[in-house]
Amino acid sequence: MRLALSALLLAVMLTACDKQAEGFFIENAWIREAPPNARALAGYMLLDNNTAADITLVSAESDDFGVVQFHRSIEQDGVYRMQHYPKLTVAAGEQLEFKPGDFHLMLMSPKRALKSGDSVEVQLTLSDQQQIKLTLPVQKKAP
Ligand SMILES: [Cu+2]
Repeated sequence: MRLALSALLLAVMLTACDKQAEGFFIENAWIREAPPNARALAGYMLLDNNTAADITLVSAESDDFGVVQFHRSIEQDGVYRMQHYPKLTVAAGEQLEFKPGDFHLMLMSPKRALKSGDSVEVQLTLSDQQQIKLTLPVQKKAP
């Protein structure tokens, strides 16, 4: 019951639009359209932790993909590669932006063809086991 209540409170906070309100907000979530047959797509969003406590994401999953991971694109000696983060912490009062060339949701092994106009459900799990359900539109450009 306590878990259900806190999940409800989180859902309410997620939909609040007052930027000054305390809460954990996820904004501008989207997935970049990829060519058909792409083996992975990338998802982006802004995580806004407007609370007094650190918030840690420990996993992500989607029925539309075999595996979803947190990645960061990094440049090392002129070569781009991606680093896998098993978990990601958004410090109290801080924002973490997933954006092209930086942090992203790596959505691997798509189970259906996805193109602009489609949407994908992704579930994030926090270290306290709370779950956040997101709907990410597939589109060519950032919202
Ligand atoms: Cu990646």
